[in-house]
Parts: sequence; structure tokens; C-alpha cells
Amino acid sequence: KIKACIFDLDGVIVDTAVYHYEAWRRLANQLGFDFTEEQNEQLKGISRIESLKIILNWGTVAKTDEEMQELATLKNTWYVEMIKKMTPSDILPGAKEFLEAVRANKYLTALGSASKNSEMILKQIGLMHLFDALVDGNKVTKSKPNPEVFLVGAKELNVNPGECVVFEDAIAGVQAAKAGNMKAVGIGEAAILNEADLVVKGLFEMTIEKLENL
Ligand code: B16
Ligand code: MG
Repeated sequence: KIKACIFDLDGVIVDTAVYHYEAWRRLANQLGFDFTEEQNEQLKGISRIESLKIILNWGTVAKTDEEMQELATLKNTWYVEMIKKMTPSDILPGAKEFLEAVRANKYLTALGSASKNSEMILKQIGLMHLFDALVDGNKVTKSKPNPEVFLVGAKELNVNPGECVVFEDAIAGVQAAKAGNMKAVGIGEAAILNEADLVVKGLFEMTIEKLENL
């Protein structure tokens, strides 16, 4: 029986991918190359430092670990400037309504995000109060598809992994949920998120009935 819902942040509750792309692109441009929106898709759900490594590889730019830390921090400074301007109008369609519905039906809720900026984002969009637990890049070390972020979420909610449903837009995130023995609802295209138990276009398509039938 399902007892808890664990939500990814970027791509499920808000579309911060556009801000990540703008900030990473600015960094790449500064290093003398560019990358496409299509390439940016591959960075979804991937941690900050792993993303940087992938981007540097695209530009065939080599940096030391120390330089990489500096570049990641610089990108984050630009990214934070952008997310500081976020408001509740940035919440993706149906996200707030579905969170409220699951809570009204006595399910527990947790955030399971790779982002180290998740608290600031949730505060900006005014959704902090709808989560019983917050697990993000500050609490875990292993990137999705490793299930760590979701397993810690289940632990904080005091439920078994088999009692959790994960909502994810990234392939690596769906794989993480399945690796953790959880149900996975993919947010996006069924052809891409084919490992999920159910795929919807957005949380606006989710209902308590669909949740109970998983
Ligand atoms: P930060 P999610 C992920 O969020 C993003 O999809 C990914 O593009 C980003 O690199 C990662 O967070 C880390 O974010 O730089 O803010 O720590 O989808 O796991 O909510
Ligand atoms: Mg995501």
C-alpha cells in the first residue's frame, strides 16, 4: 500500500532547467564554446559538478579539480541570481493542487532533488509547507540513478521504499526510483520515460485514483 509521495523538483514542480541552461551556457561561452538546448536535456537530474564535467567534455576543455570547483561556484552565483526572482507563478501546472490533494488524502510528502538550492526555490514559490521532509543535494552524495536521495526520503518519512511513489521527469530519476524498489511516475514523454510505472505530461494529469491504482 502506498503511504508516501516523493517529488523531484526541477521538471516536476518548477522548470528551473531554463535557468540552469542560461547559467551553464554563460559559463561555456566564457570558456569559448556553446552547447544546445538538446544537449542541456542530458543535464537534467545530474548534480552540479557532474554537469560541469559533461559540459567541459563537450567543449574539450580540461580543468583541474580546484578550477572546476571555482567554475561550478561561479555558475551557481549566476543561477542563484535568477532563482531569487522566482515567484509562485513559476509553479508548474497542477503541482500545487496535486500536493494539496495527496496531503488531504493523508499521504506523506517529501522532496527528492539533486539541487543544493531546493530550499531557496521552495521558499520563493511558497510551497515549503506542503512537504513533510526535504532531501536534496546537501544531504546526499550519490547522484541519480543511485537511489540514495529517495531512500533517505523514505527513511525521513518513516516508511518502507515499497510504500513510496516517486514523481520524476529525468530518465536517471526514474531509474533511481526503480533501483530503490519504489513505484515511479514519469513526468514527460512515455517513449523516453519507458521504465516508469505510469507516465503523465504533468502533475495536472495526476489524480488520487491514478495514485491508488499504481
Ligand atoms: P544545483 P532535480 C537538478 O534538480 C537539476 O535537474 C540539474 O540540472 C542540476 O544540475 C541539479 O539539480 C543540481 O542543482 O546546482 O542547484 O545544486 O531535477 O534533481 O530537482
Ligand atoms: Mg528533475
